[in-house]
Amino acid sequence: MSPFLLTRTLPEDATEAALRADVLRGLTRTPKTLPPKWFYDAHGSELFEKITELPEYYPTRAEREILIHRAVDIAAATGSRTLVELGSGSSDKTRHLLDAMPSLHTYVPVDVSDSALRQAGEALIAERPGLDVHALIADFTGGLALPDTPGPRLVAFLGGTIGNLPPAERAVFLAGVRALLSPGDALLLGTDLVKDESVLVAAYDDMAGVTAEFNKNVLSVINRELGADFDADAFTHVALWDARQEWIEMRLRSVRAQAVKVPALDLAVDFAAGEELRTEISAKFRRDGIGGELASAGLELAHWWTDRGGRFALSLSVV
Ligand code: AVJ
Repeated sequence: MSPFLLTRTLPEDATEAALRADVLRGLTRTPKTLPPKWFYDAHGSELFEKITELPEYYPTRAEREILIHRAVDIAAATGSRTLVELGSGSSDKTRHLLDAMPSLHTYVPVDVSDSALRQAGEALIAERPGLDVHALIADFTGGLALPDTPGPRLVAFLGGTIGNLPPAERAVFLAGVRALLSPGDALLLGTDLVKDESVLVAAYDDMAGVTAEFNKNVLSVINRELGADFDADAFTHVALWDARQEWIEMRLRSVRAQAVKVPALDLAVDFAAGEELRTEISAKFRRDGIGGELASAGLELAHWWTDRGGRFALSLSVV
């Protein structure tokens, strides 16, 4: 059996401290905001898996289509011996890539979820005897230190999750990724693309209401972790397209005036009737725009692959 290593670079209590800081900052500013990373407790992760199967939510299927068709091209263009995957989650789509990389020596999945890393890691070493798996429990938006593994390295950031970062944070993130790469290494980036507003809004406001439930899950996380008394029924799910910023926003709209207590922060938060709390941005991209952002970070866009519908792109960049 090949080795499975798990390294924690996040202190056990870092998540709790980060949640407190984010909730305090986000709920005391105007307009109120919460960062999307707090959707993903065990229930939220399950809801996201359900979202990926909804008829309206095309990004996961579109990205999988590209991976299936282009995995061999990606492997040939990179010749990587180490694959680092940021926000690996279940590593499900990554299988297509791994299967096309026979010379791969080490897989480094990076995620904040300990359980997802263990599950995915154990399944993988069973399927790919000989592959080293060195999982990292880490927050990829902070400075990341990678294990010493054979190059060249391919860093993959799939799913379109880069769209959750506003432009200034994207620049910091991409510069951080650039700093991890040496000549010969590459970045594989998944980006959802600008398209018809009705298609975009439907993807974030599905008929079955799964995305609404996912959105409200952040309130349950705060209730459980910080003893808050959010009433999920007192908020409605909002998804809208900001045409100027070219991003989808998810919000929770307070249906009435209400006060919410957050005992762990010694905080009471007032919501006016109709007041909206922003819970996520999901930016959509164009080739020139993301190419420019990559260039600003010292990365050169070398390949651009889309699904047949032109809805989603995988780009490969080199230093
Ligand atoms: C996992 C961050 C890519 O922004 O589309 C899905 C999360 N939010 N439905 C996205 C999400 C609402 C998703 N990402």
